[in-house]
Amino acid sequence: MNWRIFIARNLKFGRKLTRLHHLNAILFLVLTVTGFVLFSSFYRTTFPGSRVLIKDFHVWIGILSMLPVLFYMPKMTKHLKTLRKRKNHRLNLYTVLSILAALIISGLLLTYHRQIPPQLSSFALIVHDLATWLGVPYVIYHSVTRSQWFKNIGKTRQEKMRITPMLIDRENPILKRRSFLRVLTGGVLAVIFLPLFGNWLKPYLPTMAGSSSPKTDGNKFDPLPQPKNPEPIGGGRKGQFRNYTVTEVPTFTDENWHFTIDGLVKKRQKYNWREFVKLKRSVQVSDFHCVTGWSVYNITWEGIPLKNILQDSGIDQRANYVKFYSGDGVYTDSLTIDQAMQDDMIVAVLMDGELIPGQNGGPVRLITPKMYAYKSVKWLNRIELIENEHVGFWEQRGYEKDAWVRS
Ligand SMILES: Nc1nc2c(c(=O)[nH]1)N[C@H]1C(S)=C(S)[C@@H](COP(=O)(O)O)O[C@H]1N2
Ligand SMILES: [Mo]
Repeated sequence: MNWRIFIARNLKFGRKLTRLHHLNAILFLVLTVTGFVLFSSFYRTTFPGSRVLIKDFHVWIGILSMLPVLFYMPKMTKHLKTLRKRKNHRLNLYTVLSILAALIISGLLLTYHRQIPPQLSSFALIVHDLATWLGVPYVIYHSVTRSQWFKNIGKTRQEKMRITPMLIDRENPILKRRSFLRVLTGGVLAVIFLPLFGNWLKPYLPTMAGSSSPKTDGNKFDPLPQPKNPEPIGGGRKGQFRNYTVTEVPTFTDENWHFTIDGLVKKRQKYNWREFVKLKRSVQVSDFHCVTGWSVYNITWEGIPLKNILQDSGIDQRANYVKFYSGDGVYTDSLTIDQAMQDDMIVAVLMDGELIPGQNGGPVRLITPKMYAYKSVKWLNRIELIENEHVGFWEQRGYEKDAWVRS
């Protein structure tokens, strides 16, 4: 790559386009890498502390990436004229521009997701993912098959050919070899990206949507709490969870599971599973919003209202906050007493009439419908009343303390 073209002035039209093209390629590469890090569950577990920094970086580079597109726009008509006879180049241009437009618009919506309705941000997230799953392999294919290396494969042969011309021109071995390599490149990319894409797509396929409770649930609980209603009163949830964890998914059994309420309470409580499922439950239907943009609607939760748990243990005068512990041993979060006393804060045991799957934080998780789900501690097994503020797992790493869902 010729770096001087980034600073040179008075370039010819072609060089100007090359400059924009290179700039675009660099930004796309950085966005792909940071986007992958944000998406991957491996990095969520390994480097949770850099998430917010990487997200901000991704957003800023994303905004910068609008510049080459904007500079290109006025040049487009002239460029198209030069491509009059090159149908494939035109097709490539339209493909790339559509992918970029989809990524930029959905990316902007996701950046401002707190100002838009959750339905729109869920949609933007799906578009952003889809454009990535199609766009990244396309761009890699494009970079390989248009690279100097790829062109040279032909050239060296061509030079040899000039010395010993082939008799049958149509059977040109260079073209054969290149189209073979093109198919090979496409094949390798398909082998790499199809499984990843399939994994992403699976929950959205209608045939699988109903039976989305995972087959491999390490949790074993007996007796099973019976739902109040045979059918979920919300009619069954709509939308897909993305399962997040910052540890391995922990597993529990009715033998080793306990639930504790302690700290600044009048009477400390410790339940085993048998005792816990006898506590009086209530049912509610609510939506579930993740701060990364996705939502699940109309989930029927059955569980013990947090308010009842707190009142039954008796809140000490000195208590100002409620701290929630996950059975994964790492994740925690907290609410003020006032927030915790809200009616729809619930310690959930059943989701749509079934035991909460281990992936979704079962057997017991906190549900905070009016707040982002990072407050919704999975594998909840301890509630502690405390005097001083406790900063939760993600809030310590840059998430906003104010988790209220607006709009
Ligand atoms: N123990 C624990 N609880 C957690 C998390 C986590 O990583 N560990 N992630 C939170 C976040 S950010 C979200 S969006 C939801 C995701 O819930 P799900 O995995 O059931 O989709 O769980 C919340 N509770
Ligand atoms: Mo989240």
